[in-house]
Amino acid sequence: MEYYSLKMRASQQVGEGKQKHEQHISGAERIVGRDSVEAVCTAMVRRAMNHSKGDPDFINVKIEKVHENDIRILKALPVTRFDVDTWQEGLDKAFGLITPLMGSGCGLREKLQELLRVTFPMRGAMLYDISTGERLEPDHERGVRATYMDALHSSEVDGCKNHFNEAIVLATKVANAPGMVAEFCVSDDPNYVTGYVASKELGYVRIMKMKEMGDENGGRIFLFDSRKASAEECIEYLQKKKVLVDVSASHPGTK
Ligand code: PML
Ligand code: MG
Repeated sequence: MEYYSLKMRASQQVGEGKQKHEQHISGAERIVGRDSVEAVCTAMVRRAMNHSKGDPDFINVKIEKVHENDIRILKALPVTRFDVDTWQEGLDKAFGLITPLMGSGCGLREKLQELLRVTFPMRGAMLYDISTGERLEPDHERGVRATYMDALHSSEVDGCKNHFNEAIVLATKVANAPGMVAEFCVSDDPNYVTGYVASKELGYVRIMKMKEMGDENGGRIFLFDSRKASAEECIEYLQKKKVLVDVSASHPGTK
């Protein structure tokens, strides 16, 4: 079977004069069989052209052939779901699950809270070394981005974003990265308050409320342990390794 990677990003020019810059509107990526390339490409363009953030001035679609032998197949992390009454309770739950994985010591919760705030303006994720307390992203403003991934056998040609489907694929790829300890995610979509924590041990734990509705502040932290792998190896995997995730047994959860 021949595979192709498709990536789309759309942006808009905002500001005047020296303040003028490109603002991200929408992005998507897939890895699909040859037969689906054209239809998926059309759906991506449709998604870019109909985004609530506005009309794009610029759409970039990149299509690359991917060799089957270079693709790693992973089983999706098992999903559990936590309903909470308030976002404060949700954050509390998330911090409670993650801090024991960061080692012992006091102030870990405050540290995580502070790191999360730092991720708000970043496009990518923070790569935080739990062994040294250092940030390992080559570019702190941009962060690192996990890319080249999709659900296995996903023949679906869908122009709409599905947060859960995209996040379970990303979280599964990330959890399998060399040296990865856990991931912490709060959505940056102002209309989406669900977030998650994930690791090979925890699985994918959806927490249904992690911020106030309307809040566009969100971010991702990849907690990494440099005693287990090198940062270069981890970043190379996150940004280059092609991964298809078997989500056939995954369900957003009912409990
Ligand atoms: C995002 O796409 O903005 C992140 C989504 C995180 C939660 C997904 C879910 O489990 O519903
Ligand atoms: Mg962000």
